[in-house]
Amino acid sequence: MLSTIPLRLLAVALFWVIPTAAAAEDGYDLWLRYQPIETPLRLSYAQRATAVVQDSRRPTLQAAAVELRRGLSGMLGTAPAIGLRDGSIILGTPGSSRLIATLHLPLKAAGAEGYCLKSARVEGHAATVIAANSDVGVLYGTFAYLRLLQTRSLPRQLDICDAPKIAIRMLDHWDNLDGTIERGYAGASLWNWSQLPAINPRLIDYARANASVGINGVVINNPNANAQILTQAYLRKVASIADAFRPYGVRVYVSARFSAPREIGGLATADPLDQAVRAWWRAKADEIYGLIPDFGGFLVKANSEGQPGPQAYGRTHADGANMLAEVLAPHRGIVLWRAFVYSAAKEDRAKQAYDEFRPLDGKFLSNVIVQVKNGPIDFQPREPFHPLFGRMPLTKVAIEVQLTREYLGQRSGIIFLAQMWSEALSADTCSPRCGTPVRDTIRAIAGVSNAGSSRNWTGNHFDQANWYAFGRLAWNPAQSASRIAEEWARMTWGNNSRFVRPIVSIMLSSRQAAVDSMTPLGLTHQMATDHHYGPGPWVCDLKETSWNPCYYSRADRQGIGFDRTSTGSDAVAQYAPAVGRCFADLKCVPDANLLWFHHVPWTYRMHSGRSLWNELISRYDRGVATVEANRREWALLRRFVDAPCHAAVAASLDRQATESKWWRDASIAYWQSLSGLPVPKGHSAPRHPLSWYQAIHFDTVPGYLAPGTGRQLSCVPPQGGPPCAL
Ligand code: GCW
Repeated sequence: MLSTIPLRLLAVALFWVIPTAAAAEDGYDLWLRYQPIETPLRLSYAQRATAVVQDSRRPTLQAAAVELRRGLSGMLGTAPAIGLRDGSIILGTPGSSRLIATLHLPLKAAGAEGYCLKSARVEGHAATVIAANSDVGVLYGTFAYLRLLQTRSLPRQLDICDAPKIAIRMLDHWDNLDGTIERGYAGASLWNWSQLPAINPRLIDYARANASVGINGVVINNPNANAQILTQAYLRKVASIADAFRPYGVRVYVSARFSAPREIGGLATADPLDQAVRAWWRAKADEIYGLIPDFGGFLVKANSEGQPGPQAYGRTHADGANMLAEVLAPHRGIVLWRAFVYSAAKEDRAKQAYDEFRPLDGKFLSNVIVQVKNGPIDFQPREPFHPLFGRMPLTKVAIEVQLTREYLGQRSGIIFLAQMWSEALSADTCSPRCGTPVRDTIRAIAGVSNAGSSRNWTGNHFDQANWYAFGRLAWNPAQSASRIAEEWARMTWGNNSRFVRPIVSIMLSSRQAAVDSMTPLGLTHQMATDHHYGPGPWVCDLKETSWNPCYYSRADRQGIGFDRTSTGSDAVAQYAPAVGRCFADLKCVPDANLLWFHHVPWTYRMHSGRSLWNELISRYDRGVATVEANRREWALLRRFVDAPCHAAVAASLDRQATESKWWRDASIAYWQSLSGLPVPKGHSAPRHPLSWYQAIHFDTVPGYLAPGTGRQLSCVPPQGGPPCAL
């Protein structure tokens, strides 16, 4: 058959196929696809990557060499040889490699986990060296080298040293022991407890993916923790995960339930100052380290949303955290103690974590890290940075962000989160002085994972970008979101600029579009109850006041917004004076945070000259228009993407477009019912009356299926309403 096709035609066909359409792609390989490089660049790179030199049997160095071979074979089309010659790549540390030791490289800049990539003459041969002070540094350097090839940016002469800016870079899984994932939108848990300790090869690929972006820790289970994870039977399984991850530099941590001594230890109390309780935890720590010598430590959610904690015994968060820190310290383990606390009794939820934790500054042991969400409420599309950053100078602090898009459309469409995280990381705390961004005040960074059992890991293909971006920002929190987006697009989809450019621009517009179409101008927490999918600004009857969207909007006939200035809750006073002063001042506060800090009349005059009412509606429309534009743009990119993958993303963008209109219309209909104002000229009225939107009812949605309740998905949309096919 082939012989009947004129050769000339075949050549033309191949010309179009190779550089444009990706090979059949199901997303499993993430950004580590290592697709063939186009000629002539392939030939030029191949000359500089003829062989791999790595003789050590140490597992991490072997993993690095295997990855390098895999990457080079895929991209260059031939497997590299072994041994020194022109074009060799030499991997190792001065301790593992005689050749590297003789080069006397200045590896100081690589620090404990970084690497240097250098072109060098080695025993008369032109070679490339991937060198580091530690084995994991070599592994990170290998991925960095491969990234240069993947993004077609390998310089002729290599001379790069890089090291992570934040020491602890971890993913937090909200995985339950029954296989469900709280706020998970990508299938079931990665950990198959009935199969463990047998290791599914998927877990190795998970560790590789994390190592490729420098993630060096994973919390295995939900901070709404089940104490069973601390039983011997589960710990053995956790140990097998730790064994599998170890070569990739990924340490394992566990969420510990504070009441475990009572629940699985047979004690009558979990009081952190009780000697028997302390002894129980000490023995537990010893048992864990017997199984997992490099166990990372415990993550704890205490006295928060019904989780047990030291306050039940009249003790403080510091008493609780220090008790655990003491038993972990001899093993060099750490405690990540979450500052996500609020209670019904008090008024402004945004103030509560600061009020509880700031007085404890200086009271935590040195192996405790207080883990603070990026904003003061809860992973909203936009929040100002959390006031605890920079304000606990005597305490180690971690920032926690959410990769899984609980409040940001969950599984729908494209929302690239790097800008949101950069915004928080680069916010100026003015503590101790102005010019001190959040990123300079933290010791660790944690991201709530969005990976699950879905073949493509994250369910939605573009959510892989959020995993990638998290790792890259954790490595260097000053890196620009656009550079990260471009890297990801090139590594994942290919380097054709006619494709990369529009993809990056879709990604970069997506987060602001989400803010605009859901909660513009500093509005927050307007999502439907419990599952947080879709709009629910009218909800006002939940018994926990601060779960009500109306609590956050404070909207009435006259105006909208939460007064957090001195005439209101005075949350502004929790920031350094220079920051708080600006937030409190209507002339200084950015539009983006206006309604977070101020209650203003609907007629309030914005910087744009428009009334708040008109501005609000313009923002919703801007959001909807951007989502629409992104959907159209994606449709034009069909020929660059494998068909099933293109179709899946297109369907997801369709849904996002429907949802953004739903958000826009439902929100405007509700605000209108309060303000009584007409929709300004040039903007359309909501398609349905408010009652239509209020009748939309999702009983449960993925990520919010209460384990063991047997509740099935149900959805009651009016005709033409938002999609039920979640
Ligand atoms: O964002 C909220 C989520 C809860 C979560 C909690 C937390 C793990 O709605 O599902 O529980 O935050 O961060 O502890």
